[in-house]
Amino acid sequence: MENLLITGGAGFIGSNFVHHILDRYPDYKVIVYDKLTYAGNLDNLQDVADDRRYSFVRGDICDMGLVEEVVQEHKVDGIVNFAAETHVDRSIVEPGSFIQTDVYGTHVLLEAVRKFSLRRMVHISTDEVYGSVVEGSSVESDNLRPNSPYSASKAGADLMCRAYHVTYGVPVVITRASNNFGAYQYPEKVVPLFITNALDDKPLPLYGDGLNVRDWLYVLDHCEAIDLMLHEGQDGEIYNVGSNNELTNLELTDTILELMGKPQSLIQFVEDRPGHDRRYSLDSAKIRHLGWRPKHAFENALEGTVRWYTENRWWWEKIKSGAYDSYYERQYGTRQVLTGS
Ligand code: NAD
Ligand code: TDX
Repeated sequence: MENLLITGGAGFIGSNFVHHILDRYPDYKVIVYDKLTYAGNLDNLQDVADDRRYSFVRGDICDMGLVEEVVQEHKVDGIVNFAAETHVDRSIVEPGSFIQTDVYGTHVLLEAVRKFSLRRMVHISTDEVYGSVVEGSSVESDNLRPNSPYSASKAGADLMCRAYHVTYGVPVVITRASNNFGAYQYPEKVVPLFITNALDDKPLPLYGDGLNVRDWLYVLDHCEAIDLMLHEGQDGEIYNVGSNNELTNLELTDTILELMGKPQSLIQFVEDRPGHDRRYSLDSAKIRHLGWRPKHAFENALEGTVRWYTENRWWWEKIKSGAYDSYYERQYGTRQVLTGS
């Protein structure tokens, strides 16, 4: 791959991946294609803005004409698709844009891969497509049982990738990762929300009983896995990417507060998320057989993440004081407080 189209590259994982690729592959060119929704942010890419190997196009993955134009103009030979609506709570309030971007948009990219015979597309999916897993761990061949409009849209995209591979032989690889954390994550997701709230001594709203379980994966470990899939994944295959680091939300919150030297009294139990999946758990043996494993120890990576948000108020303060806060207030301002301070 020489000319890589990175869709959604101005978001959290996408921008980390752009940095990863430019650091690792001196001969690659990256073209970030991003609609710049509320979650897309060119601040995430400001330190590569002057790199001659990087270019940026503002565009929607649902815009087939523009996608085709960019693929031709930049002689794109591979696509990594991060572009999506990604926040479960928003999908409960407004599912339409999730269906549009996550399903229809993925189909547009698959069409471009087919039409221009690109060498590879990596589609970034999620553990949420398997639905809640009470016992054991999901393997790639498990049935999909998505429970939120977000995860149902992601499952729709995965199935479209499968259909394009089986029907047209499109060379697409799917990764299904667990919850990521790290720098540049929009502060609506639990880790950056809780760190930035704690920095300002604001309450941390823990949903329900706080015992829902997530498997926490450091974003740079995910980027390594995507890199491996781009170069050594098998066409038409799906690869789980988990870190075997399952924590209840309460354990995660306690760890964050402890690392920050902040009191437990900041925890505020609030009304649960409707349809809240109890647990996700991935069996990642398939990608581990290809040599991938997480390199970062969880506590060190979380400590580094706390440090990043502590040192980069310029990045998140403007987000939280702008569109995000008014959206949050509008949708969740009335979320009922159950206990706590
Ligand atoms: P994010 O919300 O931070 O970024 C999404 C990016 O996509 C933004 O830059 C946004 O502007 C862009 N975008 C949205 N709609 C678009 C459209 N129609 N056309 C072009 N660009 C558009 O998301 P993230 O957390 O970085 O997630 C990236 C991908 O990884 C998503 O597909 C998500 O489902 C998947 N994923 C995320 C996690 C996680 O924990 N964050 C875990 C597993 C999988
Ligand atoms: O304020 C909060 N309080 C709380 O208790 C928020 C925002 C979340 N939570 C809980 C809900 C979840 O059990 O924390 C857990 C993590 O929540 P999110 O950060 O919203 O992530 P999640 O819903 O698990 O989905 C994330 O991981 C998988 C990403 O947003 C998805 O894009 C990805 O596919």
